Amino acid sequence: MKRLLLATRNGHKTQEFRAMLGADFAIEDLSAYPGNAEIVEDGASFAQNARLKSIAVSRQIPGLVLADDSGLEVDSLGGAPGIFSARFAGAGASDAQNRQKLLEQLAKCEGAWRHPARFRCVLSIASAGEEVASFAGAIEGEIVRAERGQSGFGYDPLFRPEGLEQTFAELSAAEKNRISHRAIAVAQLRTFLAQSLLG
Ligand code: ITT
Repeated sequence: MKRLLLATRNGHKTQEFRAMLGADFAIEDLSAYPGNAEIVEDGASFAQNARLKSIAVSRQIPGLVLADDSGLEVDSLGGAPGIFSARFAGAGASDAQNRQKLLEQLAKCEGAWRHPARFRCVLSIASAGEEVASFAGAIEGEIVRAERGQSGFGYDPLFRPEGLEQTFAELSAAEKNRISHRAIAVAQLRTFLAQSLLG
């Protein structure tokens, strides 16, 4: 089975990638490399940050390296938290603290509760310090008034995808992994890997 290293320390992402690609790839993440230095994500876009992560890790570890940079854009906050989604409530903030900050910010908005939003995901695949390909996915939806659901991670309890009644956290993992921003990018990645010699 082919090996794929995820340049992530977010175990929730790893779980989702294993569920989506696990039959074809042996997937490990940076928890297998505890000594590796933290990567500074100082890019100006999801694509730049994904590339920073895949290139930095692939310089240190041989083989194919896949990085995921993702986040939530809320229109009424001018696209925030965007690339700062993981640290919206400050460096080292928990998912719960980030969700609370989001609800606090939205509570300050005037008018009726209507907050269109989208999740974005950019995947970057690299080998030996060179980016080989990059893929993007997005899913539109809206932010609900209060958290609903227990599954998933991050902002899932606050995000209701367009066309569904449930939040991402009220869907099963399999249902989320069929429609998510990450799933859309992974579908392109899968095609690329199957067609290229890398696969
Ligand atoms: P790595 O950089 O180590 O991969 P990270 O969690 O810091 O882990 P990002 O910089 O890409 O990753 O930040 C992504 C954040 O966006 C994540 O921590 C969540 O808060 C949010 N996010 C991304 N995808 C999500 C999803 O599917 N469901 C809920 N929240 C998500």
